Amino acid sequence: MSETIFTKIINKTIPADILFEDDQVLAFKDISPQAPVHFLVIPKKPIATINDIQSDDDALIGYMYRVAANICADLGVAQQGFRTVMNCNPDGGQTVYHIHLHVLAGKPLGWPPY
Ligand code: DGP
Repeated sequence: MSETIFTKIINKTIPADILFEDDQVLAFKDISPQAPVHFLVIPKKPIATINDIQSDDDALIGYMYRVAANICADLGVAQQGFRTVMNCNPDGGQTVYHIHLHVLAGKPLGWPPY
């Protein structure tokens, strides 16, 4: 997999507003927020798309959701609610080919999302 901008954020060669980091994941604010709260949770392991997730990654993917919920709790938006989205490939709106969980909150979010 070729390197993406998110590898540079993981390696700290470009800056990001980091909310959480450990050996498995990084969470940082989206550069183009679509809601009052909009951050991304990414695995440090580079996985290009949802289609590339292997069975070995199942725990990691679950952990990404738990990190998302923990950050929402810390930010005080967990009870009111939030949305998680992981886009896949062009029709899914994916632009960065390193999987990332969008987490949006801070206002009532419309549905459907188009
Ligand atoms: P997607 O379209 O699902 O692939 O979302 C990619 C998101 O990544 C998009 O909401 C903007 C965000 N993004 C792209 N480049 C950067 C960056 O350099 N820094 C940060 N913080 N976010 C970025």
